[in-house]
Amino acid sequence: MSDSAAQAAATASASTWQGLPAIALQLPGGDSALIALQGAQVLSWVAGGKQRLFLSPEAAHDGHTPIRGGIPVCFPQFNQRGPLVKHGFARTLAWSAQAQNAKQLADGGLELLLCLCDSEATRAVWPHAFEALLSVQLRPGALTVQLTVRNQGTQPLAFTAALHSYLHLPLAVEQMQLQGLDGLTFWDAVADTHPVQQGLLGFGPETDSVYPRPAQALQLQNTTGAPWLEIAQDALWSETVVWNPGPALCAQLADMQPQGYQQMLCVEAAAIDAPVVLAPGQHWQAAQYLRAAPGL
Ligand code: TA6
Repeated sequence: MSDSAAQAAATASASTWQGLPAIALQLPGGDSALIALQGAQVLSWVAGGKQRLFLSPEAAHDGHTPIRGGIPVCFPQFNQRGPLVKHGFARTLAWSAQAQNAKQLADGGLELLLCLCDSEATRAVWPHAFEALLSVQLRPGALTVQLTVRNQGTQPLAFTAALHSYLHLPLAVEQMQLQGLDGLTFWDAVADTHPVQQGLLGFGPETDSVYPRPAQALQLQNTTGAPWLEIAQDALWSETVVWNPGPALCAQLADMQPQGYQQMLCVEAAAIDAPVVLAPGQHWQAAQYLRAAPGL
């Protein structure tokens, strides 16, 4: 980095993705992020000159259908664990944010806050007054995404949630592995069994597994151990979900290319096995932390 680049300020500016409103974050060293207002969904994160998030070229962009890729925010329901639409309504609604309100962080980073409050539409399906805030923090080589949920009503509310991060893989998924889950008993949702993870997690056919949050950060690496990304999450994200559709399910997903499953792995910070219950006025806050290794 040149001296002038090092002294330049990080910037946030209004942008678009496929015609949808978005906000672009740019650090002087070259790292960047793009966040769609729909769903407060981080769609792109470039660190060390390499794209670290997967975004399907076939992703919907009609402004209300879930966008396949990036970091969808699943709230107030994970998957089909309740009466709401799959993964909740937060990923289909427009959040509010202003690029000019992005905050320069003391360590050279940049923070964007996005907000979703209850509306007539949300109260019609989920009768609660709430405020959800997503903080997206871009730092050199690192991205932090933090969800805060506040109960603004007079009754307790309960929710499940996840940051459904689609990580871009530099090699085919069969050549990648996840380190850090060894010894954990997990729910294999494909086989509907509860085995114990033995060593590194590799990929082939569909993977859809719910692990208890590991104590240490996970490392996504290639099969010879060269690191690509480190993934950590706060303790209030009590589970980690690992998902790759594999070839058969991928072929059925209209918004994925047939081979798209090879380029992605979802490693999700989730609070799903026990719903989070908030008394009136209470809030809940937890982050997922992604750190880029130089590359493969
Ligand atoms: O988090 C894994 C999962 O719940 C899978 O079961 C799979 O359905 C995936 O999310 C994607 O869901 P979506 O509704 O975005 O197609």
